[in-house]
Parts: sequence; C-alpha cells; structure tokens
Amino acid sequence: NKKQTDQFKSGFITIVGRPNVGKSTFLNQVLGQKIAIMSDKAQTTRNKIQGVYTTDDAQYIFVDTPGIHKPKHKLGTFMTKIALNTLNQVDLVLFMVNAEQKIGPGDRFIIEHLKNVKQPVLLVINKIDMIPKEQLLEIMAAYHKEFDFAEIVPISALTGENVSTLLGTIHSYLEEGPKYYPDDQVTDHPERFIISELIREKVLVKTREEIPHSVAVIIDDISKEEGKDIIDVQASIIVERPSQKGIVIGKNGSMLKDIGTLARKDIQDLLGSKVFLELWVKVVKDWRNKQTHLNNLGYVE
Ligand code: GDP
Ligand code: K
Ligand code: MG
Repeated sequence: NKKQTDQFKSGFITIVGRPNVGKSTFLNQVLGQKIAIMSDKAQTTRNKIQGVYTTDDAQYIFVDTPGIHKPKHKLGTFMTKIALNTLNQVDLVLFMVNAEQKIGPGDRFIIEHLKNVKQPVLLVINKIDMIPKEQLLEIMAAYHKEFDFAEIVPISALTGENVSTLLGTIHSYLEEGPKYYPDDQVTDHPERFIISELIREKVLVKTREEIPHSVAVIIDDISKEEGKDIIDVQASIIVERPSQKGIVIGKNGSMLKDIGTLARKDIQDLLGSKVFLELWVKVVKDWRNKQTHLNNLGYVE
C-alpha cells in the first residue's frame, strides 16, 4: 500500500513581498479559488490569510501577508508587523518580486529581514508574462547578488505559467508532517471574513485615491429565511469622513449599487447559493488610528 509506506509531508509557507507583486493572485491561482482579495491597489491584503493546498502526498499551508511597506498609520504598522512576524513562524519563506520592477529600497528593506531567517528562502519572480524571456537571466543575477536564495523560480501567477514547477520545488523542501486541515478545507478563515473581504475588494476596484485605504467592511448579519433558498447578508462599509461616504454611495446611490452587484456575484460563487445583499455606509472618524476600532474590525495580532 503506497499511502502507508510513503511519508506524508506538510509545512507552513509564508509569501512576503512589496505591495502589488501578486502574492494574493498566486495563492488564488494555486487554490483555484478566490480566498484572498486582489486589486491593483497597494495594501489590499490587510490580514494574514492562510490558504491550504492538499495533494495525495502533501499539504501546503500558504500564508498570504500584507505587502511590506513603510507604515504611515497604526493599521499600516499592524500590517507590516504581521508580515514580518510570519518570517520565523513558518517552515519556508517565499519572497515574491515583480519581474517588471528593478530592485529598490523596498526590496532591500525586506531582504535585510530575510538575513535573520533560519528557514530556506525561495525567490519567486512573478509577472514573467510581462517581460521578454531574454531578460530573465539578468533579473535572476541581480537578485542573486543581494541574497543567497535557496532557489529562484520565475512564474506568472496570473496565467499560471511555471506555478506547478514552483509547487514541485516547494514540495522538495517540505518535511514529514501531519495533515493539519481536512482535504476539503482551503482556508482557516470563516466565510464571514471572506464575505467582508469580497465586499471590500469591490470598493477598492471601484474607487480611487484615498478611499481604498480608508475603507473597512463589517458583516452585520448573515441569515437564511426559512423555506427560502436565499442567504441574506447585511453589511456596513466603514469610511473615515462624510465626504467619503458620499463617494461610496455615489450619485443617486449608483456607486453603492455597482459595488453591491459585483460583490453579490462573488458571494454567490463562494456560498453556492442565491444571495440577497444589503449594504450600508457609515462614518467612523480616523478609525485607522484607533486601536479599539482596529480590534473590532479584526485587525488583531
Ligand atoms: P499583492 O498585493 O502582492 O497581493 O498583489 P495582488 O495579487 O493583489 O495583485 C496586484 C496586481 O497585479 C493585480 O492587478 C493583479 O492582477 C496583478 N498581477 C498579479 N500577478 C500577475 C502576473 O503574474 N502577471 C500580471 N500581468 N499581473 C499580475
Ligand atoms: K494588491
Ligand atoms: Mg495581497
């Protein structure tokens, strides 16, 4: 019996890097399911999100983290700390960079922290769909000069190119271990959290400038009406200023309606059921700098 003689492998793998390099896109690509929200805005990911990928002989527990950046407020401090804290709490570190960008101070700041990491660090060069193939060697050489990475793997998280190679490489670093999560579990986060994130993602996608960073979402209620096949979700979108409330609601409520339509679609995919979504917009002044609000919103270390 193959199953009994072969050892099962498992491990925790953190994905760190600057904002917008494609960490969340990679995780969703591996899982074939959207558990981490993505957008072209920096600081889309605020919490640590675990995605579980289970095969016949291994379980990979990926930890998606907020992009590491120079914090400008308490929430930013929390986000960067969360990402850096994962470095020594896992079995393997993936440092993800964007093939389109030159190494900058942001990368060097992270590399400084990698120097204290005892676990193997793999460099993942993402977005190779955006560059001519002949540039790859040069990029790899530039990073190789900065740090002694255990492996360097180029991928495209968006198209999936070379992602299976990366999984194979990671597999070779995993050690014998238990199956921490059942086969069908893809994340450690409750549905409630993912639903609030899907709504927040739509606000990020639809708005610009200061709004994305000023928004938080709270799920007020999820219920199922008896005898009906519809799940009723009530949620509040929190902003910092009355003017932002106006923007999120939009002319004659048009913006809020668009956000609701897009979010409802994703929530239906997640729950596999029809969804009725009701959204409210509320102002909580300067919530990003108030610890009690951060705690209430789930930004807890
Ligand atoms: P994160 O901040 O590192 O989690 O980055 P996201 O996963 O939110 O992605 C940031 C942006 O980069 C999004 O607009 C993605 O669609 C885009 N992106 C991510 N991976 C790739 C890739 O491999 N190729 C291209 N062209 N775009 C990508
Ligand atoms: K992002
Ligand atoms: Mg992210």
